[in-house]
Amino acid sequence: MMTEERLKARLLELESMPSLKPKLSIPQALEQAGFSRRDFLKWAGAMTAFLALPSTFTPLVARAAELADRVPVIWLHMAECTGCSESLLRSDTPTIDSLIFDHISLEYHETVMAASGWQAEENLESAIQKHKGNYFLMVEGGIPMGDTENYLTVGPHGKTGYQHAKEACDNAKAILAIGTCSSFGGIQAARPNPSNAQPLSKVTNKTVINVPGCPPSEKNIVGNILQFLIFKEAPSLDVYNRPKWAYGLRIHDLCERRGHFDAGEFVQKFGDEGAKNGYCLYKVGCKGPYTFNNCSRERFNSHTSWPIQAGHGCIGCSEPHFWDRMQPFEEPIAGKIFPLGQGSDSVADKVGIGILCLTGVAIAAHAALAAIKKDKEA
Ligand code: FSX
Ligand code: SF4
Ligand code: F3S
Repeated sequence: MMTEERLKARLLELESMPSLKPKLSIPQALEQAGFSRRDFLKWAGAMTAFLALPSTFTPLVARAAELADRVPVIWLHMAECTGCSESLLRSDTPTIDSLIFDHISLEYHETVMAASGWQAEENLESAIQKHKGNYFLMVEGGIPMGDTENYLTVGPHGKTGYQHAKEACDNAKAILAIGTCSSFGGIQAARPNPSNAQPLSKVTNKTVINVPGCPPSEKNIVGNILQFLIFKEAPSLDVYNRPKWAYGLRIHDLCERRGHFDAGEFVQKFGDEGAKNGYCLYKVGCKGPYTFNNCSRERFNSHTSWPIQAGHGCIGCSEPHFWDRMQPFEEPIAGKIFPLGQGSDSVADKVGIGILCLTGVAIAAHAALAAIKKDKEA
């Protein structure tokens, strides 16, 4: 079926489902928060482009967002810092993204719900039973496993994080790993990984859509909920199960400092003239050439800023095991053997690794040559 027909059929299906938040619809919530219809359509237009759909789909995407309260969502916290939730919720003024997130039917989310203790655990169990087979599961955090499973226990029954995650995965319709910890293990899985923290994909045999970033942007979180809501199936994924529409390009490809990279204009140390001039951060450790994410295009906090705009290189936070493999964060990776295929594409892991190794060498050579040329000119 053509994408547009599929989307229309899906909208009819969503419309026939009861709202799980009948007291306040999403359009009413947006209006109460002061967003005009025009603001909302502008947002929907940006979201349509973000999801790599043609602009004629904007009214359909807008309608799907208005119907986002028809699908229940369960959000679990494992071992992590809660930065992923904060990325979405911590804004002075609510954004349309955060409002929609607030008004989807969030059946369970430890950070934002009022319940605690026994009641919280009961809420989780009854949400899983009530919406068995129908809910979207979003999990933040790595999961201690094996002999160290008890490093994470949650709730008054003392269930382990693994037990919680497994039970919730078994009964979910769709599973999204939110953040690098849940996607790849994250900070707690960094060497020597004392709790044997593992990614969510080790807990289940079902497809896990990875939405990495430490944290991911609010746009990537809400965009992925919408994508699944609209299409009811996983998008095209790369070799690390990241949606290609969001993680298909490298940070370096669309970086605003790229012109300086090509011209051989580098920050040599933080605070120097080059830094003041907004030169490329490669020599102070930027890992943008090895990192697949859309930060350079979408930024954070409603497009306000992002790490490289703020003056620090990308540390590769959406790549597997970046805490170990991208270190030291303020030195270039060039010249080191690049251990595994970060960012390799889904066509062929090995080919991707090869290309990236070569790219690493080429980047180092390019950077060195450009710098020599610059020095000669100076
Ligand atoms: Fe933190 Fe989420 Fe990093 Fe991890 O984030 S921002 S440690 S990806 O799981 O809270
Ligand atoms: Fe941007 Fe980093 Fe690439 Fe320089 S190396 S252009 S700062 S992504
Ligand atoms: Fe992370 Fe690099 Fe983006 S550090 S937030 S992937 S710019």
